[in-house]
Amino acid sequence: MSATDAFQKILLINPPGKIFVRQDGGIGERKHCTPPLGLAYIAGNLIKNGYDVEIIDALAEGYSNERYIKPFLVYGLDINEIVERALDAKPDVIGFSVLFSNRIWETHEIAAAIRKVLPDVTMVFGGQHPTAMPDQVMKRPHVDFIIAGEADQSMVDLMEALNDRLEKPQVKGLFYRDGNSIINSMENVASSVDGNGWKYYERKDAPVPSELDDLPYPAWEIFPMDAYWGSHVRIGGGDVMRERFLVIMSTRGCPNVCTFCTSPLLSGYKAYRRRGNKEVIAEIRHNIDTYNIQEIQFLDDNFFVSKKRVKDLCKMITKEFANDNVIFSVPAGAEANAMDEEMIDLMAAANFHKVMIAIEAGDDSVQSEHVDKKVKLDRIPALVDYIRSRGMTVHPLFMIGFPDETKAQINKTLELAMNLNVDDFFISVATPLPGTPMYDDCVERGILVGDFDPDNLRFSLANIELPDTTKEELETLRREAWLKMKARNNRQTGTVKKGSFKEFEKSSDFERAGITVDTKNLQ
Ligand code: B12
Ligand code: SF4
Repeated sequence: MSATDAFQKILLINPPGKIFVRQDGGIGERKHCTPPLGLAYIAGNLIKNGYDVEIIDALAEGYSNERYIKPFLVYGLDINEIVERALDAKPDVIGFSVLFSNRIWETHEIAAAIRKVLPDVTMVFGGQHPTAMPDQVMKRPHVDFIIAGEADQSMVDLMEALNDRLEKPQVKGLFYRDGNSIINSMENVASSVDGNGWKYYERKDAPVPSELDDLPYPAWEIFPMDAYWGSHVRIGGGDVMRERFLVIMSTRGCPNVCTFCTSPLLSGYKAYRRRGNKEVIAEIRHNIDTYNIQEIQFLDDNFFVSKKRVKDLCKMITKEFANDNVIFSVPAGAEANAMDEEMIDLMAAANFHKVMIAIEAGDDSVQSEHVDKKVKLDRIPALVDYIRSRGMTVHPLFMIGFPDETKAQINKTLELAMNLNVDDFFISVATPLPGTPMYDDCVERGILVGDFDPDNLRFSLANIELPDTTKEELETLRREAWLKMKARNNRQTGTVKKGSFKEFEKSSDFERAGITVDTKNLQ
């Protein structure tokens, strides 16, 4: 950047959070408050390149400010407050992060309100949802640009293009207007898989940084860290155990292509990239020394791809942080096939305190149809027992309600979940995410439930018409399995690692804590 540049200041906005509320007032999803790693990476690289960056994390900063907008509970700063803050920031460019498809409407509303008071500001949308549905998002007049994919470098390149040092077609993953046409900078790039309105690109072409070690650290210094550490429910699937926690990534992308997953879309087709273990250790050290961090979560799409990498990393963590009392976990789920006893021993020694195993389905044919990592189900019981014998808790992740899944197949998954000697489990209802083969398949075959809306996804509800299970039955099956597990584990707290179950209850979502929302008292 140079001092005479027309575009110098960028305001990055994380929109408010949103969870689905059932008719009886029960919370259908989990309220969360997590440091937004993608925005922190983008901010870090903009700052490194001389740009001035400000953050509004509307979710974290207004975490306790809840309003009921039927059928959702929205939490975060009010729109007026966001507009005021945007005016004060005097940005040249505003970047909106839309990771969750259900947040797109609030984000459009915020952008439209800011547009009224800052008519000339440039607005850029990025994250999972705009990457999956760029044409639809670009239809809104306030959206000047979309950057698809991992925008760590391309956001800097867009700033350079706005300041006339690059041409727009040189910015990878950029969608922009030319008169009435919408141009995609990747239009002439060959893709590996073409979906309906989205494409998977090979590693060399995908709009993602190829060398992760070249990226600066996430710029946590400009984020409201106390808001993340102070919130009651801080993260979804991988509830954190300690107050001062941070998230990092040691790899990005995944060599597998599961039908329901957006990793190949956002991070490239089989575009698994890893950082050097030394770099990862250095970032953890930086986080401990700078922020006094007591817990680290690895947000890698698939942390376990390389056994050797994981084992070496665990050995280095054990050595480097022996006196730091930091605990670790991998909330996105472990690839069970990659785990062996040596790895589990090394993870325990390195202070990993829980293992979330991504099992997904208890039926082999559902596995072959949808789960590219093809979990070897017969290994799971022994694996679970071994992990627990090494003092870590086990929290498997399951999905029910895949297209064509029969009740018998669903029951196999639920039985597997109930019969495993685990501390907790998570059962998601398969959600056809825009930008996935599963989504296109459901649209083509007309098997989405009547009121399905990709812009208003209700993650905890059944979205797909199944052959012999109604929507209501599926949701009841999921809820009952959870309650049974909860009752069982309450009786078994003696077998759960000391303190962890209480901690889990404290930091868990409202539904599990039996809290309902009095929708009358919310506006
Ligand atoms: C960590 C995480 C969470 C955290 C919260 C994350 C957060 N920051 O708020 C927790 C655990 C709470 C969570 C919860 C859920 N999650 Co989640 N989560 C993730 C995960 C594993 C990592 C996100 C991350 O930090 N990535 C690392 C950074 C580097 O990437 P990034 O954030 O995507 O940012 C890059 C790009 O997106 C882009 N970008 C991002 N912002 C911006 C902004 C601009 C201006 C630009 C230009 C670019 C840009 O550039 C960034 C840098 O490379 C992703 C999967 C994944 N691998 O991305 C799923 C993911 C985002 N989650 C998902 C889902 C479905 C959920 C749940 C609904 C699950 C459930 N059934 O309950 C809940 C949400 C509950 C709720 N109440 O809303 C889906 C969302 C899909 C969708 N289209 O909506 C994802 C994609 C996983 C998947 N494929 O299923 N999640
Ligand atoms: S293994 Fe995990 S990250 Fe990889 S494609 Fe499948 S669900 Fe996505």
